Amino acid sequence: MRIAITLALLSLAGCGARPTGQAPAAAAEAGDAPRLLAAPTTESIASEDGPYGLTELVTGLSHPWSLAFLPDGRMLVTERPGRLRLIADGAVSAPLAGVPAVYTEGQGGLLDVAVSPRFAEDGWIYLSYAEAEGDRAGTAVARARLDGQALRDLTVIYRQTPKLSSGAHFGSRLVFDDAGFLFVTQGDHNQRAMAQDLDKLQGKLVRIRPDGSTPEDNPFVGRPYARPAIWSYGHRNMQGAALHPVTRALWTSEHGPRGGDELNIPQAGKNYGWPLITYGINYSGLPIPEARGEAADGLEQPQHYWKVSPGLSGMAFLSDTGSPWNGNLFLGALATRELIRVELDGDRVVRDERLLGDRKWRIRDVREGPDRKLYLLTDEDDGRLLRVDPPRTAS
Ligand SMILES: [Ca+2]
Repeated sequence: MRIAITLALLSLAGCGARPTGQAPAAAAEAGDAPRLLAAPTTESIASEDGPYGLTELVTGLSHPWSLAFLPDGRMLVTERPGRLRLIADGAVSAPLAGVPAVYTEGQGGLLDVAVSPRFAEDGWIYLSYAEAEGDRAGTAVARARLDGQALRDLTVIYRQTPKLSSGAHFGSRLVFDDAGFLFVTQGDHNQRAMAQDLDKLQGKLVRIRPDGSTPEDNPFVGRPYARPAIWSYGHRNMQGAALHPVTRALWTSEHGPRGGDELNIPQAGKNYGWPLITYGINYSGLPIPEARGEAADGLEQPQHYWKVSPGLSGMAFLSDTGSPWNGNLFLGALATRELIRVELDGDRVVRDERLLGDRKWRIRDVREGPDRKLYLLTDEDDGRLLRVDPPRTAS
């Protein structure tokens, strides 16, 4: 498998781009097709820990939202307007057939993609997206089997009801933990108070089985008027999530209002405070109406917060013992348009360094590849896939 991954990534790095000439009709509606750059060059950029490499791999993606690696090294990329593509063998595929219909107002669309931890046996991939009902929408999760250039056996395994979003705050990231449970991060649909209502799914982190059923040990199973899928609550809009490489705990990033973006390590049954406590204010400059302050009894403090909102999105930890960045957390910032490198001491945030700020890219997703390099997506009409090669430890 190691050889296959290496080969796939080598071809990704640009040995002979092939035009996607065999694209079916759907691609014509997609505007300019994404292009894998034929001969990408790696730029060397200074950081506090030495030079790192930046390579632009693909351009022309329409608001790419998420990427995931298959065990053989091929990459899946979502585009928010509702397309899923494969990147492999030196080419970007036409949109795969069989993707669910998505609601594309505001922040809606096709969001995360995750590969089953048992993909070799079950072939499932998982998608989160905004699903319409009338003129409103909610976060939904479907799984399907990847069959060549198409999805088959598409099944919706989870959906937020009622649907209350007219385009705001869907989340959503999908992360499997080591026990095989699927965590789905969500947003509050800009219906702030509902993040505190246990009979609503808005503003909640949920934990389900891969088939969508509810684990019996979820914290609110059996409690009257509570949705049993809920793991934790009081969240505003979580657009990043990743397992810590050592503790294997789930970490989430949370997009605050004006100020107060957070990192959390959500524990079963705990209340993370939104909108009762926050380090932010409304975009209007006025306080959040429900907020009592920055802290209150019974409400969890964030693991870390940023007083000035970077606009946190996707995140990944780096596991590369040959790099001074080993164990660091990387977060895409949409508002401040940079890559944030966070140094940790255990679970405590020590400091951060801002990278790529001069590029002015809205960084939507950050992932660690099987080659221990970082892959980034930029949220633009002409969105990019980029690779960051971490600096090497001096020997
Ligand atoms: Ca909070």
